[in-house]
Amino acid sequence: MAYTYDDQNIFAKILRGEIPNTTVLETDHALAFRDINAQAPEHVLVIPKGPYVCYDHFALAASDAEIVDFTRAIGQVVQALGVGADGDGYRLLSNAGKDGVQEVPHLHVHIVAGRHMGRMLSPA
Ligand code: DGP
Repeated sequence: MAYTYDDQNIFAKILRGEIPNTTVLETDHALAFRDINAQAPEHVLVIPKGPYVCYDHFALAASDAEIVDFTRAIGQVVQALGVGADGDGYRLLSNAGKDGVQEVPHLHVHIVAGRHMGRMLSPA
């Protein structure tokens, strides 16, 4: 399975500094910023800096250093938002491809929090 990365996607432009963002955290291999179309009081996207289309691409092709850094960045964002551990919780999700309804073809995980999320999936 070949993954084709489009470097004109909006998150690639954010990483290049061509489009502004509200940064929550930046690490060596990851950037976390607020979603422009927040679905909850807290809605942060965490992306790797490398050119990965979706989660499986990243999981299969990224270096150990990138995977560790990205995973830790997610933990640090959850902690910074105050929703992990003894907090009220959050939802972590990553859409992929057509059926996953992925709009931006650069891996991102959504961290959404600050309200009750309801059931995980609603009918299509
Ligand atoms: P997804 O369906 O998982 O690919 O969601 C893409 C998300 O990206 C969506 O919640 C809106 C957000 N988004 C799209 N364009 C921008 C942008 O230019 N800036 C920011 N901060 N978020 C964006």
